[in-house]
Parts: sequence; structure tokens; C-alpha cells
Amino acid sequence: MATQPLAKYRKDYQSPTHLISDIDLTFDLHDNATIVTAVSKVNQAGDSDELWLDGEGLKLVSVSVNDTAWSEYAEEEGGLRLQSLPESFELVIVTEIDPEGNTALEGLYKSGGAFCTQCEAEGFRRITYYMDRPDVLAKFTTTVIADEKVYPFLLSNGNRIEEGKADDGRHWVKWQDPHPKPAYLFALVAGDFDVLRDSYKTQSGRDVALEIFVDKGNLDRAPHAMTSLINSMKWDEERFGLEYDLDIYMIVAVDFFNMGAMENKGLNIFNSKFVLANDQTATDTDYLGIEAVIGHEYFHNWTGNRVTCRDWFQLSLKEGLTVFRDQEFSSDLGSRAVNRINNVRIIRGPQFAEDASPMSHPIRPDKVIEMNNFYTLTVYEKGSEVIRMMHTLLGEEGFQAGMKLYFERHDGTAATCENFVSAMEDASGVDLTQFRLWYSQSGTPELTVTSEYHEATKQFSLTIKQVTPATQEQSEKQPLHIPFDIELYDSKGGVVGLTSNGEPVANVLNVTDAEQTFVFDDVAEKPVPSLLREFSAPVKLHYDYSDEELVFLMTHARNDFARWDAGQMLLAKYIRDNVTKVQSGENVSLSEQVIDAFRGALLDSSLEPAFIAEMLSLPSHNEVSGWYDIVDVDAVAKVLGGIKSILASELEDELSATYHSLKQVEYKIDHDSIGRRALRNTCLGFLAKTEQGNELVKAQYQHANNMTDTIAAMSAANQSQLACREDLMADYSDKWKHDGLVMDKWFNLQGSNPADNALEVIKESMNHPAFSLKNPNRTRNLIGSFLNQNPVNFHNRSGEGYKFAGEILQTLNDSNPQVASRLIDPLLKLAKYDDQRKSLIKAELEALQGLDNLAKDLFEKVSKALEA
Ligand code: B3K
Ligand code: ZN
Repeated sequence: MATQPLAKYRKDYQSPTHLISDIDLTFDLHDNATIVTAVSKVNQAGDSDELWLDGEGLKLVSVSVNDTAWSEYAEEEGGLRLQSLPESFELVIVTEIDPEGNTALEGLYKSGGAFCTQCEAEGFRRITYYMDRPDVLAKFTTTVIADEKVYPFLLSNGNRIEEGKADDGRHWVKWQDPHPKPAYLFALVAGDFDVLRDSYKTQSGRDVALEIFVDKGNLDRAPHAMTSLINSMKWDEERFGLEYDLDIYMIVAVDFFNMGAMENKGLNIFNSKFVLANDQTATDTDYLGIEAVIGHEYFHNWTGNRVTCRDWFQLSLKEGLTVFRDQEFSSDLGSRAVNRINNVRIIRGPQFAEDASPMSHPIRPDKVIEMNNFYTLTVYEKGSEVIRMMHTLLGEEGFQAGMKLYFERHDGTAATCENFVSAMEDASGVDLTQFRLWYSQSGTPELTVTSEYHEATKQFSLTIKQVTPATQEQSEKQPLHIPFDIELYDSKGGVVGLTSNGEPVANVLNVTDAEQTFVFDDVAEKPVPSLLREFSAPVKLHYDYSDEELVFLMTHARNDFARWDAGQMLLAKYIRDNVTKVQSGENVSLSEQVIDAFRGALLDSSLEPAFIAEMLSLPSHNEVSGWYDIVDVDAVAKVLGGIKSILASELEDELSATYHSLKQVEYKIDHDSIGRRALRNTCLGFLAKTEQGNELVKAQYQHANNMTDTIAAMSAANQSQLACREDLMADYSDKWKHDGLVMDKWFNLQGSNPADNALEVIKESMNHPAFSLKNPNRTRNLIGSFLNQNPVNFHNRSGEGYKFAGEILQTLNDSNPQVASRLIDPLLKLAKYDDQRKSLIKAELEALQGLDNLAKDLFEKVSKALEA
């Protein structure tokens, strides 16, 4: 074991000892020896004449202070300590770095033929020694020098202010960003690209040049990203009154990228997956993903860049808020109900699972070893739910007033989550004292609700108990302030007005105590309550609904989300019952009533097709696993497959009729067409389980004129193990083997292949010419899908799946720890499996722990998992 990495604690925050007002960077780009010259104007901010600069993997060439070579410094682990400094000075640091050898894809690296950067969270310290912390904001000027033929485009943040020729066929461009920013928002790109250009006139009449840079030959895949960008700019002006603040906005698509995209000021760098799309290469899901991520990064310009984070523990300040904004953007442009359903699926599935895992943490963590490990579903998605709850409590008007005050107070500075909540509170007058606990308390609250109806008094009461189970890092939990949205229905489906003591009561109840009873008057008959409408808080709800009540809500609830949720609760009851049955050797079964309820949803012409598709979708294996302390992997898989088969055979005629009626001749990507395809392909997924499945799927594959239908056919063939599967897979690979991004869909199907020999095929697929473990997208699609979406094979009792995962993780630990650290998550949940599986997983974790070069990303997770 190497030396143990140290943890940082939120409580230890100290303001910077020095401030840097300006930094002037020069990059002399070479594949293996790039020279970086950093000239900073530094001012002492306290009494110390000592300055700590972060730095990792740098070769220090020289240091000078006010034009004099400086020898008062020490190179230490993780940085450089400068001593005996004057109060204010110009610091020149020259370093040498190796972009081509940088496989971790953090700092300056090469993606394909281009140079690019990724600095968030702490990547800038791999470029030069600097105060690499988000509360040090400087004005950046950047000069990039490189060979003109190979790198005709030299880009950085802000505006291009000068350019010229250098010796040996090299050229240079100088950029200046007028907005002071932390180093994590710095970006540089050098390469040869095709450029899609457009422009945008802001609300106040300023012209902004828009440029999207893609690999040569990919121009026809860029227009959707451009449309999404323009829609984002417009939406942020209309809904939030926020306008863009530079003359140019650039997006560069690269193939090697650890995450989705990065909001660098004026120069976003994107994983090409979230830029490139045309009807032949991208699915509807890809199109919607591009819209959401382009929006997300654009919205960061205000929530993240103009107001940034004081320290990384405050990450949710910008991420939770920006996810909330991108969710609202997608909901305003498309279907609100469908967007809400998909967001809730993420919370109830993987986010609840994270809460229950050894990595559980509050949305504002208290302790971090590797910051990159905290770009989590909790910080992002639960963080967004916390913002949404404030929106629910304050209303749109109060919330917008809060946003306005937040910008008035903090624009141009680095702020905290507390600053945000205070602005919301001060602008609206709503007391958020108890609500703040959502920032510091981890875990998933469980609400157990019971009801009583008194015929004599015509009173209906709801008693709500809240308990948050202990999490690994936090045992004591307090009651939270939970906005609990309800509605009551009479037997005809009419809405019962809510009153208490003669006063009208709002639909959103304020649950604040461990146990609380709400009494409603003048309720003429025993009502059916619709609870936690819109998923008004990220909690688990327990209420003893009868099948009849759930079927009633599926058809009568006024709100689409509530109808979907009732369907999910009904399915959940039957899934649980059937798991017990399967465990005692019985067959999977469904009641007539349930089948009829889903038939009703399928045939309800008043519902939008995209929504019906959601109504018919079963919860994932992962979500169901979250319902159990110890999960029976095989029984759950059997039940989910069994329920799908029963619905398929019982509803075959209706599914078939719907499938054929929804055929579209022309491929269009408006939301209505996307919804119709979604329902049609959901029907196909069921029909694949019937006798006609193989022929139907084969025909769809052969006649598809777009990637959505192609992949739907392949995925149906894969999930239902149809005879045509191999032919379709071979045909697709033949057609797309030259294009890694398009092949990702194929790798994903191999990874999630339920066939017994899946692991063997996955190992073979690693030799496919399009595959490389160096490319995060390829790795996530083939290996990540095996770990996350192939429960039966990954958790096979032989332990072969775990062993394979262990080997891959050891390789990635050396080349790209960030990707390794994402991949390992399913292994951290070992406590959820039986003893045999548990000890097999443990052995793999221990092998990792024994490595003498274990990266701190993996160290943090492995040690927490083994502690449990
Ligand atoms: N802020 C970046 C994420 C950086 C991740 C660093 N490991 C993208 C985003 O959330 O918009
Ligand atoms: Zn973000």
C-alpha cells in the first residue's frame, strides 16, 4: 500500500492567503513537451509571505518574482511552496508537460489529433503551479502557439484579440477573457475542425457569434446542437431573464472525454456524444440528451460561471441549480410529465441506491478525498430536487425573486449553498431554517402514511411519519421539512376541496415533524388520496393502497405524473408478490384487473403517446433491487421478464394494432414524432416476447430509415434473445465499424446481453477494431453496461463477472482513474448480496486495495466499501 491519501473537510475552509488579479498564459504546444509560461499578478490577502501553489505531474523549468530568478521555494507533494515573498508581485512560472502521455484526460491532453483541456475540478494544477481553488478569480489572457498546418484552430476563453505567425510554420493566437474566473473554467483547444457557424441576437440587441467545432467530415451532425444552443439562449432570457455576456460562444466536440461536457467560459468542450447527431447515427434519446446537455452547459454561464462556488464542498450550488434549470428547459420545450417521470426514475433508482451505499453523502458533502468522486447523482440530481422543493415552497414568482436577489448579491463572486438559501428566504419571506437540513443530512427519508375517514364527522385525516435511516457516514438523523403535495378524489373522480377548520388548505402540506396528522373537513365520502404528487420531495413513500385505489388513480388522477405513479405502485405490489412466489417455486402471475388497467392506458386516446410509453414501462432491475436489503438477483430478473411476457401475450392484439397504427413515413424530430416512435417501439419491446416477435423485429430493422427504429429493433432482439439477434448485430457492425460513437450502441447491447455466454462475447468485443479501453465512451458502453445493466451475468455465482470487473479496474487504475472510479460503483454495493457473492466481490475489492499505486479516486471508494 502506498501512502494513504488525505481527506479534506468542509469545516476547514480558509480564505485564500493571496489573490491573483491577472494571469497571462503562453502555451508552446508540442505533443510530448509543451512549455507553459504563466505570468501572474499576485497580492497578499493576509499576513503570510508564504504562498502555496497546487501542482501535479509538472516539470518545473523556472520561477521568478518581479523579474528576478527566485530560489525561495520548495517543491513538495502536490505543489510548490514559495517563501519570503513581497506583498504584491509578478510571478513567472515556466513548466513542461506531456499532453500525449496524459491518458487520465485531466489537464491538457490529446484527443485524437487535437489538444484539449479539462480542468474541473482540479485539473489546472496539471498545467501549471497555481492557486487551483474556485475562490481565486483572475482575468485570463492566453496565447497558444502551434504548427499552423496541423492546428489551424487555436482557441481559448473570451475574445480573440491578436494573432500572428511564428517560426517553423507555427502560428499563434491570443485570447482574453474579460470576466474574472477560477482556473477550473479555463480551456484551450488546438486542432483542425469543420465549423458550423450561426449567430444570436440577445434580448438587449447584442450579436453573439456561435461556433461549433467538430471533427472533419462531421458537419452534417452538428445542426441539432446549434438549434439546441439557440433554444437555450432564448429560454434563459424568457424564463430567467438571463442574457449571454460575451461576443462569442464556442463548442468543441472531442472523442476522448471523461464526462458529458464542460462549461468553460465561452469555450465549452463536449464529449462528441452530446454534440453529433443525424437521423442515421443518433436515436431520439441522443437528440434529447444533446438538447439537455447543451442547455445545461449554457445555463452554467450564470449559475456556475458568473456566480461560482467558494469551495468544492459547495458543488451542488452550481450543479443542483443548473440541473434544475436544464430539467425545466426540457420540460418547457417538450412534455413536462415525461421529463418528470424520467428524472424521478433516476432518483428512485440509482440515486436512492447511492444513498444506501457506502458512498452516501449529503448534497453538500463534509469530507472528500478525491473531488472527482463527488460529481454524483446525489450532488446533481438530488441537488436539483432540493432546488425544486424550494421552487414548490416559494412558487415560480418567489423563486425568481430569490434568483434575482442571489445574482444581485453574488454576481462575479464565489458563493456558498447557504448564500443561495438566504437569498431565496430573504426574497420570499418563506422560513427555510429547517429546510436547510437537506444540505447537511444524507440518506433517503421514508414516509409512512396512514389515513382515517370518520363517517360521522365527515373528516379525513392523514398521519405522516418520517424516518431517515442511518447512513454509513452519518448515524443521527433529524426530521426534515418536506413539501408533501396531495389531492383527494371522490368516488366519481371529482376533486375534494381541502379545508381545515373552515379555512381552505393548499395542496402542498408542510411536513416538519417525526409524526404529524393533517385533518380535512367536509369530506362527504371516503376519498382516494393522491400522495406525493409530482414527487414533491425525494423520499420513499409507504401507503397501503388497494389495487382498486391504484387502478382508480391510474385513470382518474388529474395529473399525468400521478397516473403514472399509481401504475408504478401497482406494478411494484405485483413485483414484490411475484418475487416471493418465484422464490417458493411458483410461476409469475398478474391479476385480470392489472392487465385491464394497462390495457386501458394503452388504448386511452386522450393521453400523449410518449406518456403511454412511460405508463407501460416496468421499473428497472436496479430500481427493484433498491427495495430489498438483500436482493435475489435471479428472482427479480425472472419476475420482470415474466410480467413483461404476460402483458405481451394478454395485450398482444392491442399492442399489435398500436404498433402498426403509429408507423411514420418520414423521420422528424419534433416532440410529437419522438413520442409516437417511443410508444411504437415500446410496443415492439413487448411484442418481441410473442410468437410474431422475430419476424416483426427483423422487418423493423430492415425497413428502418432512422437510428431510433434500428436500435429499438436490435434492443428488442437482444432483450428477448430472438433468433435474428446475431444477424442484426453482424449487419450493424459491418456498417458502422469505422465509427466509434455509432458503435457504442452496439457495444452497449453486447454489454447488456442477457445470454449465458455474454461475458465471453464481451471479451471478444474488446478486440473489435472500434474498441479501446483508452476511450471512456467505449469503456462505459461495453464494460459499464455489463456491470450496470446485466444483473444476471454480472452477478453470476461463478464470480467470473466480478473477476472480469476487477481486472478491468486494475488496468484503468493506471491509465484513467476517473473512469475506473465511475465503473466501480456496482461493486461498492456488496452488502446487498448473499454471502457467497459478497465474499467474491470483497476479494476483488481487497485485490484493488493491495495495489501499491492505487489512485486516490479508487482508494476513497474501496476503503469505504470495505469499512462497511
Ligand atoms: N461541470 C462539469 C463536470 C466536471 C466533472 C469533473 N470531474 C460538467 C457539468 O456538470 O456541467
Ligand atoms: Zn453542470
